Amino acid sequence: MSQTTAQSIQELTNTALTELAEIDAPEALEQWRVSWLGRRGGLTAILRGLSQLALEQRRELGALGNQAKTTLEENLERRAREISQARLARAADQERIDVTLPGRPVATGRLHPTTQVVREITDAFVAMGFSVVEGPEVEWDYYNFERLNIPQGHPARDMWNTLWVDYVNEAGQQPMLLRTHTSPMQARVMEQTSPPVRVVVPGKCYRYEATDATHEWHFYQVEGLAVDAGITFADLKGTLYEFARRLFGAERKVRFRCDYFPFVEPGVDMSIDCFACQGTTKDNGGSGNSSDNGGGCRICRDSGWIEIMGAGMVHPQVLAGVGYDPEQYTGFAFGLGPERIAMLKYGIDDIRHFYSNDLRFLRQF
Ligand code: FA5
Repeated sequence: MSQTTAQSIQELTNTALTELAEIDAPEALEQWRVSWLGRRGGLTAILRGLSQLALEQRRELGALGNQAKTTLEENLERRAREISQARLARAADQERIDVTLPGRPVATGRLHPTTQVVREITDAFVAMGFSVVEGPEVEWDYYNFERLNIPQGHPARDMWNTLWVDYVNEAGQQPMLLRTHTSPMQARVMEQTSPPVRVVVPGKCYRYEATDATHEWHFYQVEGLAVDAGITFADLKGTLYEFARRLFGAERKVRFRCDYFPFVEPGVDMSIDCFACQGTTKDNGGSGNSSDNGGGCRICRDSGWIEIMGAGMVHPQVLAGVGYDPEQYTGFAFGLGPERIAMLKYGIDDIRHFYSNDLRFLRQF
């Protein structure tokens, strides 16, 4: 009996160890443990059966059974270690790093060309004592038109093709829009401050317009506003002239011509002489070397001049509307388009390049 049981303990140990040697996954190890060493496992059943034996046999076979248990446990532990080391080795093999390979270049971002030009423009005005403020892109009709001397039904509203927000108030009006220009910030700033005012306002504008080489339906503007006692048209000219020199070079000449904007009086548009052909075309009023070569240049469209912004003296109605006394205070305002300025500076032939997300274009700046 003791012979047979000792033999069966030995056989069980051998079978278990043979099975164990073939295992190479941690999940299978656990199954193995349950089936040999678990509460209902093979070895446990044998050890339990010892209780029916005589004391002498029990002592002898009990020792053998415990030895078998220790052997199985030790082998289980060793196999678990071997499996996990093999796994680590496999993973390391797959992820091997070749430290001699050259590094991958880091993709560095950069500022969008419009942002670069907006900053160049605002920097030029900051250097002349202006502060930078920003305002909402979703605006009230009140600030975009009414406070700018453009009441409901005024034909000048047609100068700005407007995208209206789909919101109707209790009075049945649709008073909210995407701002068509940065000029609404004139009234917003003046409402919040007393003179002297000197601000520039960069920001996005929207118009319900078909796009072409010089028109986008969304684009940037930089607004400028200076109000104080005694500001004259000479201040407007001097400031904008200095701005043009800073952005386009010390040699630039500027030209002002009458223009109409309901919120300024008088209103002007400002042009600079063409920096590409140096104003050497017929229609330059003699400001260039007047070679009259008839060729002109693509950038200034043969005129010798490039229009860069609208401007004027702030209309007394606008000043009065925000509670400033137009008898005491005067001011000037201007609004320019940074994309158009970037097009001129860098010879870009189509404004639509700016927002078409073509990296071949963007990487050039
Ligand atoms: C205005 O929007 C006035 N608020 C400017 C102003 C401000 C006048 C203060 C007087 C005093 P205008 O519609 O011309 O004016 O636009 C001004 C500039 O915005 C243009 O010179 C142009 O550079 C830019 N701009 C206008 N429409 C577009 C467009 N669709 N796409 C790209 N740029 C545009």
